[in-house]
Order: sequence, then C-alpha cells, then structure tokens
Amino acid sequence: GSTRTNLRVGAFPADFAWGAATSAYQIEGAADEGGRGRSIWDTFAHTPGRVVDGGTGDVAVDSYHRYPEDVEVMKRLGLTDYRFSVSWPRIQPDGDTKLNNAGLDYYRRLVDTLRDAGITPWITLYHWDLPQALEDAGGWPHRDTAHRFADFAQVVHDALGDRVQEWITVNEPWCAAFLGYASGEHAPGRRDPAASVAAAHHLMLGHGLAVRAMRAQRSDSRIGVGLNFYPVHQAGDSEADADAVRRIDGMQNRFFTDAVLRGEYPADVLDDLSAVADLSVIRPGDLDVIGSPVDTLCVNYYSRFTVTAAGSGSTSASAAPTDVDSAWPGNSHIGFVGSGLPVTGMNWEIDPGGLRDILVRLSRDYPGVPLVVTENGSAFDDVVSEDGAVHDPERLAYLRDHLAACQEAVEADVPLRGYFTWSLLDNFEWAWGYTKRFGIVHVDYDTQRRTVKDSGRWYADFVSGRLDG
Ligand code: PNW
Repeated sequence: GSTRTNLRVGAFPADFAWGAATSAYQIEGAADEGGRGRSIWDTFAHTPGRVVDGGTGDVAVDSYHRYPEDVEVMKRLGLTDYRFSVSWPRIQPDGDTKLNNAGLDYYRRLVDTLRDAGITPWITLYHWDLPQALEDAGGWPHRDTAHRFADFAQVVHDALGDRVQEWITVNEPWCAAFLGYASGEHAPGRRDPAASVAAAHHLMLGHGLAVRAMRAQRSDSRIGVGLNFYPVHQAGDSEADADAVRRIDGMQNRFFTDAVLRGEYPADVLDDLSAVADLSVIRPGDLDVIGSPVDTLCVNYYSRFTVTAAGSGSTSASAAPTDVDSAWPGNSHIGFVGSGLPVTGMNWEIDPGGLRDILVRLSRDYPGVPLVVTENGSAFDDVVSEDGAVHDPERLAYLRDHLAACQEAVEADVPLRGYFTWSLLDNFEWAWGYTKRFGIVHVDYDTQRRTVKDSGRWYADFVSGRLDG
C-alpha cells in the first residue's frame, strides 16, 4: 500500500546511518579457506533434506573473495554504513582459545576497505554460526557456551576495537534458540522445547557476559543486541485469543527486551515456560549480567502475526520449507493465520505501519535507549530483463513504505539512529537456500555477477537526497 507520508531524507537526523546488512554464512563462502573451522550451519546444510534444493554456504556469493567489489557497490549506492557478521569458526575454528589469525586478517581487510570508502562498519558477533565443536559439547543449551561466546567477543573486539565503534552481540536470539532447538527449522536442527528455553537463556547470558567483557576492554565502543519484533494481532475476540496474543507477544517481543533493558524476564512468560522447561538454568545474578547497560537496541522487522487459540491455522509463524515442530515452547496450541494483507515471497504479510508501531512502543516501554533498524526487507522472485536490469517494483514499494514508517517514528520523537535494509546482496536464505532473494543487488549464482536492482537505485537516490521535493 502507498503512504501519505511525504518521504524525504531531510526529515531524518543528519547523522542517520543509511545502510544495508548481511551475515557471514549467508554471503562469504570460502568454507574451507583461510583456516576456517566448521559451524553448525555447515553440518546442517550438508544434511540432506534440511535446506531447499540442497543449498549450502560453501560458496554462497563468494564475498570472502569479492568484498572489494561489494564495498565498491555500497560506495556507488551512497550507503553510509554496512552491517556484517564475523564468522566465529574463522576466528576460533574449534570454538576454543586456539586462534586463527588469518580469520582476523580477513575482517581487518574488510573493515579497512570500508573505512577507506567512507563507510562505517557495524559488526554482529553472533549471526548463528556456532562452531560445531561447541555444539558437540552441548551447544547453547549448555551454560558454558555463553562463556565461550564472551571469550570470542573479547578476541574480536580486541583485534578490531580500534577501528570499529558499533557492535551487535547476538542477532535474533529468538531464531537461534527456537528455530534451532525447538522447531528444528534452523541449525542445529534439534527439536527439544526444554533445551530451546535453556538455549534462549544462555544466548542472553552470552550477550551480557560479552557486553561486560567488551566494556572492560574499551569505553568508547557502542554495543547493542539485535532482536526481531512482530506486532501480534488477535484473530477472534475470544478471551482465549487474547491470551494467545499475550503469550506470543511475550515470547517474541517482551522476553528478550525485558531481560536486556529491565534486567528481568516477564513473570507471565516465565509462568508459561515453567510448564515445559526447567527454569533452574536461570541462576541468581544472571539477570544482572543480562541487564548490563547497552547503547543501542537493534530492531529487525519484517512482518506481523495474527494468532488464535482455536487450534486452526499453521503452527509455524513463517511457513517453513520442511516439516517442523512448534517454535513456541509451551504455546504449541496457538495457530497463526493470515489477516488478508498482501504477502512477500516468504508468504510474510506486508505491514509497514507495524514497524512504526513497534518503534513507538519500544521508545515508550523502554525509554532512553536509542534504536536502530538493523534489518528490514523482502524476498521476491526477481528476473533479469533483456536490457540487463532487474525490475523489482514490489521490493522498491516495500522499502519506500517502511522508510516512510521510520520517518513517522522519527516525527513522533522516537530516537532512531539508523536503518539497514536486509539485504545488500541476494544470498543464502537459511532453510530456503538460494530460492529466496532479499538483495537490493542481484547476484547471478553461476557467474557471481552483481547487478543493482531498481530498488537499490531508488535507495541510492533517496539516501543522496535526490528524491527530496
Ligand atoms: C532474519 N522466522 O531471519 C535473519 O537475521 C537474516 O539472516 C535472514 O536472512 C532474514 O531475517 C530474512 O529471513 C529470520 O521464521 C528467519 O520467523 C526466520 C524467521 C525470522 C527471521
């Protein structure tokens, strides 16, 4: 849908971050180069039946070799900022203290190339590629993994803290815990509700331990955590449906945010979870660590949910490509239904106003913490036309309408620092492999040729002010 907001870049703060985002496993490839170890995504993607068409990140879009070209594209687009992640098994191949310096050198080269191009780097430390050795030792359900993560964070921050100011500890702990250990849609593909709750807690503990370790190293780094948010709507007007909203909103939107920004898990959510998990994994003092002050709350936004307790509707919120269990421990009775809005190629409903509402809600419920949209974007089936261009009017409209939602949030005094579209490049879309394209830059997976899509051109024009009336 179109918007009545008069969208203009001049309505945003002058130092606003205009960026695009990626993650290591989704773009780098070079899985066996530079001393890199194996991660849970290598194992998972190489297990038949887990990823559509047998896709893996072995080659991906080869950004490990092509990063100079990718930085060149960003420069041409006029992006001011770039968010990428560091592959944990490139730095610590076995997940222990043995360091692979070639891995650190790669990220030093990438960061220096970005800085030379005038682009500010934002580093995500955990975008789902746990070293396989750590999964073998128990993975995120095992408390020690949180300490291993803080150690890894310290190593990377020590090596790059002199040239990178913006840090994101963990990306979407909801996905890592519940798609990884409950539904089995993501690596490591386990289906154990109790283990997934322990994983969620230890991802948060790892975040908090990392924040403390990094603060002790430098005081000038800006540190945040990346969470994914969805407005949750009620399918019917029954009390049971209202309770379904409370439960899903609690798991998806309040659980992680309350822990980080209030130092507590919401009592009603703990009560729901106690039916399926042993909550003694949450030890005295953990919430003090998890609640360590952050500088930024990183908001990933794609869509809305509509839920019912009536038991009809999909048990998955995301239309998974394979058979999956429920991603909602203690809430597997809740169904997800459509609300009639148009959808993207992921079958996710398009709701730009939901982004404004989420930003306004966060600034009201958790005052004082600056927000950044670190992911927002859409998959569509793009085709390269005869003239060599990629016309993606639906992605362009999605981008425009969500930027208008951000502008509305800014005009409502939400302290928004930046916007990163997902994604810079078409890439490996997890369980969907290469069948879903999110990029504002098209990638030909045979030749690795990059072509800026119409949406990318439009974004460049917008960021430069050329579209301001
Ligand atoms: C996020 N879900 O993933 C990730 O941060 C990106 O790496 C990813 O490519 C992007 O969004 C698009 O999917 C998600 O099923 C994957 O609810 C799945 C879900 C949500 C986010």
